[in-house]
Amino acid sequence: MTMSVTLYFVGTAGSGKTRLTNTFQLWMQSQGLKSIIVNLDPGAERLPYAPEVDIRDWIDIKGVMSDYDLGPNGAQIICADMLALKVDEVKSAIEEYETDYVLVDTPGQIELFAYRKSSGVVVDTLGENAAMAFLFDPVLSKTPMGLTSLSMLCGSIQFRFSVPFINALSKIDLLRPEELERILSWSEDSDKLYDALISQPSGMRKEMNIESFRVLEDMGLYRALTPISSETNFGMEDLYNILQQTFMGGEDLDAD
Ligand SMILES: Nc1nc2c(ncn2[C@@H]2O[C@H](COP(=O)(O)OP(=O)(O)OP(=O)(O)O)[C@@H](O)[C@H]2O)c(=O)[nH]1
Ligand SMILES: [Mg+2]
Repeated sequence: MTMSVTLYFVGTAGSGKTRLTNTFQLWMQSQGLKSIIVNLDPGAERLPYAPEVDIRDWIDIKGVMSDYDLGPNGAQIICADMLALKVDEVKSAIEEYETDYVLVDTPGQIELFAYRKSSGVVVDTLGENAAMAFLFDPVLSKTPMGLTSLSMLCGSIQFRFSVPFINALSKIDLLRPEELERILSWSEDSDKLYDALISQPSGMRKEMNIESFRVLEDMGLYRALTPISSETNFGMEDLYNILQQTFMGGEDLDAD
């Protein structure tokens, strides 16, 4: 068996991680590709998929809330830190499956996964062939300032994980065609985003955005976005092809 690829879906709260995890698995199934889903969100209440491996089997957020007398946000932080203690169990549970792809849904609030020490332990432990798909929320990406800020957030997460990143624009069915075209053109051509930033009214925030933009460009964190939609299935094949190019030099896996 080829060594499996682990794809983490990350992004701001509500950016579409959970639904994309489900949609991408269904698309893979339709192509005869083997994948499993790992839910790493202990706070997930309803999931559209039945995960093969589920962190809720080891971490009980309601129990943490009552044991530590915490509200949901405080409990989420404790749960995020507990991830590292359970990672060997999660790994063993994954290894029970013979699969080519491990799709990982991550907690709602991105800072819990991206900035806590335990997630580094998780990514290091769960497998060598790992990548992250960072979902750009379409509403936040509509303005030059919003797109620059999200790109900075994405860039700061890339510092923490030395794995390949796929920057995806999610829920594109919610954008008007001209909005989609504009966001993609900003992401593909840095001069266009720069022009849009400098045409904003002047002020402190404009200066900061231009500086942020330059940092992104200088550090190679400025990237074209891959448009996707879990509503229409748009972009699933592109996502797959990017993974293939990243790990297999573009060759297709044996689909059986
Ligand atoms: N129209 C449309 N809605 C979507 C799409 N993807 C997700 N949604 C909706 O957006 C909302 C949030 O989606 P989720 O998949 O739960 O997002 P998430 O990032 O997992 O959210 P949290 O885990 O709560 O942070 C849900 O109502 C989804 O049905 C999409 O491609 N198109
Ligand atoms: Mg979710």
